[in-house]
Amino acid sequence: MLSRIDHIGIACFDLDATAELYRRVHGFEVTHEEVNEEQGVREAMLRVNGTDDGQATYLQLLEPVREDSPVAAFLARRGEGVHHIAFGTSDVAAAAAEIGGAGVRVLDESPRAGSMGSSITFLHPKDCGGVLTELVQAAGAETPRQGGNTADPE
Ligand code: MC0
Repeated sequence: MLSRIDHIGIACFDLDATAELYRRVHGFEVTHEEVNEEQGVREAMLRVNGTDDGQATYLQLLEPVREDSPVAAFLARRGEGVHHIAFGTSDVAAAAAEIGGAGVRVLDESPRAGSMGSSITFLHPKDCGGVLTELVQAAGAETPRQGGNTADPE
């Protein structure tokens, strides 16, 4: 059901300076930028591989745009660093229902808007070994990759 790593979210105080660091040190370019008002973040996507076809993996840099946002709280408590890991799925609602049915707290009643037109939901870090976990259904059709960690439905 979770077939790939969609992105790793990294909290930072200064998006432009952090993007420049990832360009200079790692060689990754910003391939997309947007503000997600609902989540209270300005974000930059740095594509690590592939194309924007719903199968690529990204680093996602997150800068809070307001103090009462989850990323602002995280930065105040823990400082900069890895904020969450996001797994790709072809059906975020079904994945959330299955995982929620196993007793893991799903943090959204229904999927919300995520980066690049995706649908997302979060799982509580305390139920995921201390890791805030996001489920992502990329915009458009997404077919699980061969060799992904998915049971073959055949
Ligand atoms: C908090 N905790 C974390 C954490 N945030 N642990 C690991 N990773 C994180 N990112 C831990 C705290 O250290 C604390 O543990 C406990 O969870 C409660 O934290 P809190 O500071 O009291 O905060 P809460 O409980 O009010 O909220 C935490 C929670 C919240 C994860 C439920 O941040 C949330 O709903 N997050 C989901 C939405 C989100 O993060 N949006 C921003 C990214 P201790 O042991 O110290 O008590 S938006 C995004 O990423 C988008 C746009 C996209 O991908 O497309």
